[in-house]
Amino acid sequence: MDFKEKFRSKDAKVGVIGLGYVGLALAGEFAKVGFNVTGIDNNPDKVKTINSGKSPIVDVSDDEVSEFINSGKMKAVTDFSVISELDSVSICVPTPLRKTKDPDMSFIVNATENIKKHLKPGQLIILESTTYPGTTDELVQPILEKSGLIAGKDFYLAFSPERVDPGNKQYTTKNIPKVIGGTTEECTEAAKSLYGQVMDTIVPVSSTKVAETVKLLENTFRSVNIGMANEMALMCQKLNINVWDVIFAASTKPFGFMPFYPGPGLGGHCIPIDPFYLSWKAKMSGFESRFIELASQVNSTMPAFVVEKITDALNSTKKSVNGSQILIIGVAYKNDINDIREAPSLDVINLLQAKGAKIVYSDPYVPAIKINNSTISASDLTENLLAESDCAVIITNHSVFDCNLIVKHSTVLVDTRNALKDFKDEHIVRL
Ligand code: SAJ
Repeated sequence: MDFKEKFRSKDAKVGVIGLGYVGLALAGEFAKVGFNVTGIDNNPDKVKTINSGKSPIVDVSDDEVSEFINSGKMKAVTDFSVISELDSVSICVPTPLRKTKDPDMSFIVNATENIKKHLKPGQLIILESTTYPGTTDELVQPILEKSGLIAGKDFYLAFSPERVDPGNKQYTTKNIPKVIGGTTEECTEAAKSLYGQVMDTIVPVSSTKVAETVKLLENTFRSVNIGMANEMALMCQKLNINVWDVIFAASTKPFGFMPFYPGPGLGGHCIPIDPFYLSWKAKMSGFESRFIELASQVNSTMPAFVVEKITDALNSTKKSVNGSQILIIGVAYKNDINDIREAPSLDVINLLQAKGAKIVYSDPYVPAIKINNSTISASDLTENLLAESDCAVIITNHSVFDCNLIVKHSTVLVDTRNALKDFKDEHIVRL
């Protein structure tokens, strides 16, 4: 039976390496359409959680996981030898940056080395992790071919960028168009015939490098435009113009404009990181990507800009940062989620603590944060906490926050997200 028939009939045994917000969501979609899916993860606790019918991620419910497990459609293992029994393996492992802003490929290399040990003729291997153009051809393929099998001849190899937006109820793994680029046309076809059983829309492209670069363009686009919005905020401050009014009015243009907003900085594990995969690779080829570097510089100045606003706001009440209690409202890297990776709130808190501030924070999604070798637990956002704090700062505008309470009971108030756009109160200092 050829791969098309095997995938179409769902007789194929599919595998996913890395059971995080990308891999487990993908494994769930495979199980939903009837595939027998094996998840492989090096974290035994995560494997145990999933096999016990619980989901460690927001986008797949416990009920769904327990249904997949109890029906025998899904199992999770730590042992890579299971790969020899699989027809396809999707690699969904992290691609962080090192401190030097160089790509950390260790997770991809580890997964690929383990696949190589169990690679069989006819298998389909798809890399999904966000990475620099050339990873599939120059890193993954040579490792796999050490098995003696040749990509495009003995096995199929493709790249397909993950586009998961955790917590997004409208756009899911199933309905986000799936870009696929194979080592050969037949590899693209093989990947298409598998993913076409799961995703509503497949977007085949001419090579793995094109597919790798698509995701980096998407996220560099965001980083650069957020950087421009932040620079507009810095510029409008100098010109004494309300940047929020400017962006709101500009966004009424029905074409040729897309609003981005200033904020306290650039958080998350995608946008601050992905563009550096592209600029790193470009630099290897002697090309300096100035937009990526400049956007990063502008975005990185925002926490200090917020601290300057806080300092000036306190000064207006004849107080200094040193010795003041400052209430941080919202610490997650963006609203209505619990993720604090690269969160700008942490940079703001670091800077304020260095100036001698006492920090308290409220965030219903984040019970505690570790910072400067100490742990701060979240406080409830109450009248008293607002009244006793010398300054309150909205860093993340979670929808659950009661803006009336914040405006009414704070003395000095800084809003970095325009969360209080409907309040004209004089004591509100805006970005
Ligand atoms: N931010 C701003 N101003 C903006 C937009 C975002 O300051 O106008 C900040 C956010 O507060 C956050 C950071 O930038 O700190 C990143 O925000 P994001 O909206 O880009 O959210 P992410 O990091 O969750 O990005 C993900 C990405 N998804 C994938 O990589 C698969 C991105 O491609 C999505 O476009 C984005 O979600 C989304 O649209 O929600």
